[in-house]
Amino acid sequence: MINNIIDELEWRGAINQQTDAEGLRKLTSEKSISLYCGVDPTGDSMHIGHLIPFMMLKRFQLAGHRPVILIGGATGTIGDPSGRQTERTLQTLDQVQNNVDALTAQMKKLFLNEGETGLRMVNNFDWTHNVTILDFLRDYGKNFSVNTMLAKDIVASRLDSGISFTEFSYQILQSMDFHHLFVNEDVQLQIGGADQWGNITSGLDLIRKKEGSEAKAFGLTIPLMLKADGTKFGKTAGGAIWLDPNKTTPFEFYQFWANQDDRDVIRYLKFFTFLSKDEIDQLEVKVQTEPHKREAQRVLAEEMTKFVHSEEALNQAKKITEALFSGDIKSLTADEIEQGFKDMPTFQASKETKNIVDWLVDVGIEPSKRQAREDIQNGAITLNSERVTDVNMDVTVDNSFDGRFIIIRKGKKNYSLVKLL
Ligand code: 383
Repeated sequence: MINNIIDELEWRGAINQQTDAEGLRKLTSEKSISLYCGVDPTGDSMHIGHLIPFMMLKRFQLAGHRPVILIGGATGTIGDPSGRQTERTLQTLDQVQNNVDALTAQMKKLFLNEGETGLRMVNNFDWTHNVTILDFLRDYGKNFSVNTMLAKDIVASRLDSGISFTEFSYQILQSMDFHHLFVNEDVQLQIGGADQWGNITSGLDLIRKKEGSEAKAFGLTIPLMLKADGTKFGKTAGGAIWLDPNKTTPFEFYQFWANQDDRDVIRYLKFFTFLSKDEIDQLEVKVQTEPHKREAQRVLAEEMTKFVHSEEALNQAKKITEALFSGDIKSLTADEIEQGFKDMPTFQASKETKNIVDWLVDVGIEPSKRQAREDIQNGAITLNSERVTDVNMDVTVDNSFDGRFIIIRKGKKNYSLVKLL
């Protein structure tokens, strides 16, 4: 049985560094604290890498603490230099605002379930935008030593390639947030990924300088997620795994988790799901005794798809997976076809009725009529899972899913998606 939230995070392998491990364990077991984590609106969707610290916030909430999600409407206009070797291009203020709206909606969907009031959301634009340049230099700048700022990893690693004054100052902005939340919202802890250590400790310094050395504030970072095979976590050939279903469909999202390596899956279950130690321990045994069943991967994929998308999206993803596995796709809806065949070779055709041989050639699936006839006669062509046997058959709109798609399979596995225009 795990009692304290810090013990739980430790068991989950979710702690990288802490500023005062004993102090924080004591504080969190004595009382309910407020804590925060921030995200910058540098894009219009989060990816699964972003999810990690916010799942941790949720764990604090489940343990009775009070999380605050910060959206960086101010910091997002600058951009954090952490982990980057080159200067960012500034976004327009409109872009930033658009992204603030998109991320706010995403956060609400993920973490503010109906009837739940435990989570607060704030935007640092609110307390940053009217700080004048003189206030900035007098009230904040004076508390920062350029020498210390230069020594932070993030800045030090940019001294060769160069860093603008703007990005150099980013750590001050994030420190102002921590200080603001400490004073006004009773926030005593900031968490973030390992890349945030410099920014978090710089905020703690500011709090101590302004509020006195006995001010009780803490920092905690979460390790960078690594894969057992050494490749980067969360990236596939198609790019990042986004939380926005228009960028990464729930089916692709499901597949991403279902395809994880046996060596990684238990670590991911600990990091990303709310399953208990007992449940995860049982799955760990299954990975060892019957790895071919891939039960841990299935549970991970189910938990994640349900959490990020919905139960309905999960059922769809499973239905598509099953249909692709069995080869029987007739039961799928047009939307499901679109998700399941997103990465397959795609062709276009008009809605006009046409002989199958001519149609296959015109669409571009067959190189010649002779080849098309031969493939049909050999039984190598299926149209929406039904074998085509008659070279004289007509392809009509009635053969399509909802007037939108026709799926052709050539041989055993070569699927093509034909979009009707
Ligand atoms: C801004 C103002 C604050 C506190 C935090 C911020 C954002 C922070 C940052 N975070 C990353 C981002 O926004 O840049 N300076 O893309 C990522 N985070 C989280 C986590 C992570 C970090 O949103 O490690 C991955 O997702 O901390 O890279 O007052």
